[in-house]
Amino acid sequence: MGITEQTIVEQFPFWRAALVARQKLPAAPVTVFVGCGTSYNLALSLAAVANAAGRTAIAVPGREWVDRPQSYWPDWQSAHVVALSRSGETTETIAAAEASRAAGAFVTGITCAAGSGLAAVSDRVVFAETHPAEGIVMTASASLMLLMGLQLIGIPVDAGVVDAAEAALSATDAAADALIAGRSHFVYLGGGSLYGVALEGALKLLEMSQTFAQAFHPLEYRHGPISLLDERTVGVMLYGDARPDDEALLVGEMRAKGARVIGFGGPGDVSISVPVAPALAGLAALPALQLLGERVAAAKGLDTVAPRHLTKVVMLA
Ligand code: F1P
Repeated sequence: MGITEQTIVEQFPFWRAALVARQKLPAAPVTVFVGCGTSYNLALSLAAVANAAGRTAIAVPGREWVDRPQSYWPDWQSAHVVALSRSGETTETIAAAEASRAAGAFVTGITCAAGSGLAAVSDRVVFAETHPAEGIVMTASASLMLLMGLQLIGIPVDAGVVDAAEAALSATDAAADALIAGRSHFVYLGGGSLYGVALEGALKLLEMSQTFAQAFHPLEYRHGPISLLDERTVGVMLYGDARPDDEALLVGEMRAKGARVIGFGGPGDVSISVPVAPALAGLAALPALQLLGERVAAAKGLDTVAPRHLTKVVMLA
């Protein structure tokens, strides 16, 4: 087993250690989740969960929030900002936290690096230790920051969720090689809080295996992107609680057109059970999506420890 895979399959003890009561989001007219790359995908998922839980929230990429916050929220100075960064050293995320604080906003930093630059510029820090072998590709840390963000919003995460994620990972591991054999185009579908997780699944696969991957809201897929679907496509459907029947119909159509589909929480060529509350479905599926990236990379003989053109942190001069 390679080092990246080790960080994926060995992440659950770190989850269990993170199942502690978190401080809650303070009252604010809007909560803005900011981050870059994987951390932005997590921000998107968390904003959707927060809205569904009755908060008002948006997600914005770090540099966008620095350069044009008014494009995202007119009264942006009134925001509570939650900045996510595994390393705590991403230039754009630190700049977003600093600019927000300078404008009078309260800033919460979510990170896996307690003594980082982000921690230094945040009003308070939410921290969890990640797998020590984690390298460039964010695996355990991504799950942990999603978990911490959910707890911050007030969504309880218990040991049953960890067990469900571990079981989904094992079931995906058993099915992955047959699912991906001969396939070179990957499409991830998820709505609401699952859209950010779909984006993250696609980013993981793209980073690890240099393979074309896209993500869409499920029913958006018919509006153009489906034209790329053929017998080289793998579909990953993250079933939501709002319209699972419509999503199953779409999966049926994708299969009829030549795609092989893995369904998380619903039907497909492979069906993976996700027996958790809707707000936790993305967290429970995330390790399985990380493993899919690893399996595609392995099938192409690629080393996921040193992915092409990537560095662990993007620090700009
Ligand atoms: C964010 C990030 C990663 C990406 C790459 C560069 O890092 O964009 O998501 O995979 O390695 O950095 P961070 O701010 O969460 O540390």
